[in-house]
Amino acid sequence: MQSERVVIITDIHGCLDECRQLLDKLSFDKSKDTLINLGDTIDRGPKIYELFVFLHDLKEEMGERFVMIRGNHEQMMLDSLDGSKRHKDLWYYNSGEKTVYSFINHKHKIKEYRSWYEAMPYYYSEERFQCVHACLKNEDPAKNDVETLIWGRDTDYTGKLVMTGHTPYKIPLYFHGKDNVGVLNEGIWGMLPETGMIALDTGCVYGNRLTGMVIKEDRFKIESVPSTIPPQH
Ligand SMILES: [Mn+2]
Repeated sequence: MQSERVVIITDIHGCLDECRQLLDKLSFDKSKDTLINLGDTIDRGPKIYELFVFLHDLKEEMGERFVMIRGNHEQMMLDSLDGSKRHKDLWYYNSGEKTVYSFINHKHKIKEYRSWYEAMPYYYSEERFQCVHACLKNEDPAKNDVETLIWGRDTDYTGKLVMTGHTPYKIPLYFHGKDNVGVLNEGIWGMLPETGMIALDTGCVYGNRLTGMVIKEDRFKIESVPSTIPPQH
């Protein structure tokens, strides 16, 4: 059975308190809604292990209705578990050590949950839209290389609507080709675009805001909550 409402969140990076607040503001109902997380749950933020437990429990309860998409941070972590120094250096350069110690401080090791992270797909598609961590060049997600899906920053996309995170903007934006960008207003229902790209990462872990959206039929609404982290310049 398809859920009536789809809730999309992204780039939480251990910001568990803001995640809970945002889900409340989006009236998220774990017994009915579909939830899509666009990746980058680990590294940088204050409650990485606690966020993992929260998401892991939700996944247990929601099953297929909770889609956990892979971000570049989950990918860096998984690559580094293979033991190569090059991969570990890259992950630690991107705050991986904070994740390692967040798990160790709770008497766990992230590698215990390797298969849980490995199960994360690179994208999600349905009739109305698709979701990916970073960006698409080809509108068929399967025709993009992994680098584009989890690291890309192109904004000149005009294909079937895609929701993305990864690149933080001050406010949520709608791109329809490079020179065509619009601000997405919060708290009001609008028509879901059929094409283009909705960018939802508003840099919560850098002290700005955590943003998400809810989709119901052919309409959508954006909401956000302030970060509890002091702004970084
Ligand atoms: Mn990212």
